[in-house]
Amino acid sequence: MTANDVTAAIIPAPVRVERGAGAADLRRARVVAPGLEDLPALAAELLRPAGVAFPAAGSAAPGTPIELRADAAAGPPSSANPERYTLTVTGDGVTVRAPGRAGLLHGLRTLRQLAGAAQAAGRPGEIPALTVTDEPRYGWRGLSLDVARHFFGPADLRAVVDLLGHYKFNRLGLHLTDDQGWRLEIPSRPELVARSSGTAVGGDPGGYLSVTDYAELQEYAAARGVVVVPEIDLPGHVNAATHAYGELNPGGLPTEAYEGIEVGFSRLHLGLPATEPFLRDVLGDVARMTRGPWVHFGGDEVHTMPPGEYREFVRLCQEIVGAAGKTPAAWQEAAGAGHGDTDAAATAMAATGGPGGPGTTAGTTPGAAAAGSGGAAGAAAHARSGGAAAAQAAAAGSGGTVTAQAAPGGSTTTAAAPRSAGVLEQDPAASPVRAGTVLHYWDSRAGSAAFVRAAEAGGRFVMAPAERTYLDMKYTPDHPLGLVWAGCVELRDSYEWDPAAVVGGLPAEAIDGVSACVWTETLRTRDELFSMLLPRLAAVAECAWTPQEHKDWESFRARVATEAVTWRRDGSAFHPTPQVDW
Ligand code: TNX
Repeated sequence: MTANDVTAAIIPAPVRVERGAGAADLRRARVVAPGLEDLPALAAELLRPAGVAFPAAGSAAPGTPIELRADAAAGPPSSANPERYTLTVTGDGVTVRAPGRAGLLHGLRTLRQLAGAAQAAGRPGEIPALTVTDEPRYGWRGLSLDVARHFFGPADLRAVVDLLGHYKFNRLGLHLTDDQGWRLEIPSRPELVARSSGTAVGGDPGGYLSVTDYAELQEYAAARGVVVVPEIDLPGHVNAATHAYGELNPGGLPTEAYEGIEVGFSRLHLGLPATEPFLRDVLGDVARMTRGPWVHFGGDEVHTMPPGEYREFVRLCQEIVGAAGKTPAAWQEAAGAGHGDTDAAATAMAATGGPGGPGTTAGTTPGAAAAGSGGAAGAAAHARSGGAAAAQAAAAGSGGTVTAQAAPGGSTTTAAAPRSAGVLEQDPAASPVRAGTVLHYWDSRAGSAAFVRAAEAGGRFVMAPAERTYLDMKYTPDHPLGLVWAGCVELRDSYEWDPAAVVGGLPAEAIDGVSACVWTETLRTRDELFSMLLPRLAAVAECAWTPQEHKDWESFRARVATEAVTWRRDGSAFHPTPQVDW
């Protein structure tokens, strides 16, 4: 690799790079960071593995300076982006300037990649002279990680935070609760972890984060520029809760523990007296325990609830989170779309024997279909994985007409029933979304009208279209890990898309950013997890950061090959997709 090539190592690609003459010698370096006490230690932690040594203070040869400076004039001309930075490398040393801590960290991350590339080229510490002037396209650059289906503990989560920081992500969503397990201690509701944290998919070991674990993780993440966004999935995906507290079920008895991977069968009941106090306790505690501004209340795949009750849940959860001083976040269904659209399963259940689902011991769901269980959850899963039968059953149950609609991107998802007329006409004008609520878009089978209405109501959007950013999808049909309901997602699929072009009619200003998601039904170890994240997470990073017109697949695939050296160095598993010449 030549000195020039070293600059071709930066992912996500920066807004602007200008080459200078010469190089800085960082084989021995020191950090100068006036007024930023914690940064020298973090800078050393980031740069040391990349071949930069830091002699002890007071040593005779103090090393080349790496200066970190607060500077409002840094970044692209006249930019007001709070994350902007300028990195300058000359023969005399390195300077990172930024108006805030976020930008200084970004500059250090860019330097870390340059140092890693120099190391990979066999010239550790030799950083070519250049100026990088940079800022992110979007302010929300996230990964949502499912720790409920399989548990990943503090050490794994710190490794994920390190990886996120490396690619300039700034949000870690934690999917903390689902049917299979409850993973966060809730002081006001001790039975949640006492009774429901020990299980996981397939009988694998469970676990949970204590109040202290959670606080320490947030501190670790915050120091590295990453805000933790906790997700408590409500009012569906709640079997762990209904297993811990029988009063949440109509019969008053706990449901059985669940270790399968179906979705959509469990739910809360707004009409039960225990439900609202439960929501207030749980969301209140989570809000108090959370440093960041957001609490995510789920809202996805509630296949067994009447739409009116669902909307009330959405309103109530937003109200509780808001009253607790946080900004609500939710999956796209909270906009009032998707619930009906992908709701073939709900009606399918009415046709095929009603709700209940695996492990339900507490009787049945009032308001929906008749008693029984027989394969209800299977129908729910199939509605997502493209079961035309579910759509047919839905039509049969509602008296509607089936119009099978192909999923975008030629994925394996082939059919979803249209929402029934009853759902459509229920309240077409009013969006249940409050101004400021952050909606996570994931399922491209939903129409766009409800999202446009949500944006008009002040809703914000984070784009996580499954066929691009669901990193639990298999790379190829024969890949040993992952699911396929949104199709296979190869590296190039994760790279070549524009977040602003996903939902027709959604104003670009309503989009706050991009998120990758990794669900862990099939992932049990850190290596399995990382092999699904890498290299695709790097592609999503560039979609979230780099201006669309600067993105280039050929350039990316060359740069990502250089990154593999860093992954091997750091012991991070990755999938060597044939789309890259590793
Ligand atoms: C959909 S995305 C889900 C999850 C599954 C995932 C599997 C979303 C909001 N819900 O419950 O784990 O698909 O890919």
